[in-house]
Amino acid sequence: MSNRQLIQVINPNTSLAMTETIGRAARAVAAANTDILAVCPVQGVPSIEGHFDEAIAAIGVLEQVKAGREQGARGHVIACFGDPGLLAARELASGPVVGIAEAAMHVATLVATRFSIVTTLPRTVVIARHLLQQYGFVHHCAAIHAIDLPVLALEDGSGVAQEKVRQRCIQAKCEDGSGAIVLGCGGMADLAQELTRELGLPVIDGVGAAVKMVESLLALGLGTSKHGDLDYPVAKRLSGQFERLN
Ligand code: 5HY
Repeated sequence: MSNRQLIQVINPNTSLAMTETIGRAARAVAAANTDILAVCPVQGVPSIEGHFDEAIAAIGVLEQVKAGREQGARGHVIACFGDPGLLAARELASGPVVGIAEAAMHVATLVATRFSIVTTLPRTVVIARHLLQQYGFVHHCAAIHAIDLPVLALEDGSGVAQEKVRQRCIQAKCEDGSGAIVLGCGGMADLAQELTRELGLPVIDGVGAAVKMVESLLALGLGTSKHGDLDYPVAKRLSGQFERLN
């Protein structure tokens, strides 16, 4: 009997390059008996930079969770800092579903009394703010900084976005009084280790944090509770473009 376990890591945008970045970050921390299935929706939005994009991405997340379950995934990670579709995905899933924003925020509170967030476009700052309220971390977050570049600038190969992330992290360390920094984009996942070393404080990537949280939940024998509001969706016939979610 193999003790191997499959964890599905979903990039909710359709960028294949970012999916590979996220998959590498997940595999870098996965336990020896964990296999990582890094996926993204076949159709949807190339990057998620606001409420409209989040709504579109959520459908792709649900389709991927359904497919992941059919492929034997024991747990799921939603690898976008808006955690799109998180509660709906938890209704669909039997195993744990963890978003990278909530995972990174939880981890930050375990290693520091206050943390800062560095994300992409200024317009997505409010999404991070809403999540802080939803998860109960408002008083732990000192500041949210935006590099003011689009999400896919992280995948353009120029290194400009990565340098702006580094500069914003240095600014956060110097000005915010934070003990830790949370990287506010799945596409920043590969920057955390080097920034932690260079800045001398925990710089947290939510992809790795979420993978380890799913592993921990599985090790504790815990899946998504089916008692109450996260029970499987009420059975009904979905139509049109949603038929594949039946
Ligand atoms: C993410 N968007 O992690 C978010 C980042 C953001 O396509 N992947 C995206 O800025 O909200």
